[in-house]
Amino acid sequence: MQKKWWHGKVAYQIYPKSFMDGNGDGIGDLKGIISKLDYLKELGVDIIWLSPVYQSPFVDQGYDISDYYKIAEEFGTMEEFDLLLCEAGKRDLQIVMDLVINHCSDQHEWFQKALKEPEGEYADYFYFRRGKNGNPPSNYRSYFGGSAWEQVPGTDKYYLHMFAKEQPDLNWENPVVRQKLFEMINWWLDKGIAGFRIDAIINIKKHLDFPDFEADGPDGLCACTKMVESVDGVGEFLEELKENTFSRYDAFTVGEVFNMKEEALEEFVGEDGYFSSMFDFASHVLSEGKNGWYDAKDIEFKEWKQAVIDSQMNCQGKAYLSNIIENHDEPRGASRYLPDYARNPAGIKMLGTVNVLLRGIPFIYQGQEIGMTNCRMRDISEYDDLDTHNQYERALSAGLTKEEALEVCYKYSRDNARTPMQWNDEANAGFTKGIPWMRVNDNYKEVNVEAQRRDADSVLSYYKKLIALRKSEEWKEVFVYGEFCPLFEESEKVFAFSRILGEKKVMVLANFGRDAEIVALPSEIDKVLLGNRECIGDIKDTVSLEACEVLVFSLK
Ligand code: TEU
Ligand code: CA
Repeated sequence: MQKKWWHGKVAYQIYPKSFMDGNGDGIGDLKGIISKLDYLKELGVDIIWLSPVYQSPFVDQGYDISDYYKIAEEFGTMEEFDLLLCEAGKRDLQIVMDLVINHCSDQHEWFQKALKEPEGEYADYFYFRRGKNGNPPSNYRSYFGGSAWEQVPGTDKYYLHMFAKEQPDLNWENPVVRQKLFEMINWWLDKGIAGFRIDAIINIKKHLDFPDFEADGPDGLCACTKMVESVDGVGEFLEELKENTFSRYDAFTVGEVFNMKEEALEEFVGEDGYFSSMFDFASHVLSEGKNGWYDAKDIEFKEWKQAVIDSQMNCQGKAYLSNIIENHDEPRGASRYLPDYARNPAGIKMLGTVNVLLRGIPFIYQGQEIGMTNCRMRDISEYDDLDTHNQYERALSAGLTKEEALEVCYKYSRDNARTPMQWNDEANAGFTKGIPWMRVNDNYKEVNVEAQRRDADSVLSYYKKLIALRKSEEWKEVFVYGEFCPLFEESEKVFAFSRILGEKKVMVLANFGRDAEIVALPSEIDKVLLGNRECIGDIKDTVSLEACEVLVFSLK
């Protein structure tokens, strides 16, 4: 494959509201981010993805944008954004913005104008459709529960919202809408950002007949993804998007793509794909419940390992996926992918190693590098996220008790990843001098940046070594371009693979089992590059790995 500037990069996701508060109002902001750029540089990352910082009423925490050209007041000003770009640039860090263009906020000027004149020009920026016999135009369930259609006040029409009712879907069939979005994208690229993470993008193509589908839940509705999967033609929009924007700037783009037709991988992210990369959600979807979080299932090691291996093999030589353990929509990986006996610093380092050394682009989510975990809330009222409230209600309707429903949220809530970043052991974990907008995880006294910085054996110190190894002169080519080869695929305990490029061969060996394991090596060991145990025993043609031990070494 042709080499691209972003192939060897390591990315870091910031959820601005919870990263660092620079002015004491309890909300993270741009000033706070600027104050932590040195920290990120020290960690070793290259690209920073900012979850949305645009003006927004924050119904869905900034994923509902009311002005694409403005910075949310809560986060600061455009001058501060420009300063962030400049300060990042000085440190050779690049900024990637979130691009939310499937929908905007109901407070956006376009939607407000559409409401005023439901037969006018702006109504055609959205999907306004007549209902059927006093019902919505179709039986779709929005991603956040309830009908995906909301009545346009004072009319017999409804507008489509695949997400919350405050997030009306933009009509991509309207060339004026596309043109305005392209202009906006280029305006940001002209500022010097390196690219975009592209939100919920598969949803932009609708089946314009909006047919009903068979109900798939107790609410009598069907998932709106059925409609998305039933229609072709998203590629034409994506090609036009790329041609008019990203490709003119050699931008790095990473798509948030669910429900893609499997055979479309190369079309989406191949050599000449619509995007540079897209997230690998193969592990994430393993726990998806049929009716929601309440019937989601725990992830077992064997199936998780297989899912990772399958997607690595599937994109080998074709595409570079972006590998994540967690993001702002997910519970913490340390509380999800590790068996209970491995939920400790050694286990967290092991999980990180396996993920960061895969083929693709590693994305680290804020707090992952210190091993932040899910956060227990005392009551449903402590959760902010709208989807958590929706899922809680669903669980109750299915007959779970309040305690059980709360436990479901503890496992799956998006707020698990949205609690404030834990900087030190002072009040509010050093995140704010005011009252934090969301509760800080109780474990901040033990789990925080400051303590881990001083401890050479901490998760944070380990992550630094891990990233440094991936980017080292000697090994970077292997980790970026080397072939991925799974090893001991049948093992119920060991996750092992090698990365091979020409003469160079590196092996990653991790013991997810409860007990020590003895593993026979395929060839003689050259040198140990990294490990999470102090003293590594004698390695010849076999290695003895303790529970939660990971070892990275080169082979002769
Ligand atoms: O998520 C899109 C998405 O597909 C959701 O269904 C996701 O699975 C959701 O988190 C379920 O709880 C993106 C953003 O990442 C998310 O934060 C936004 O809420 C959503 O789009 C709407 O913009
Ligand atoms: Ca603030």
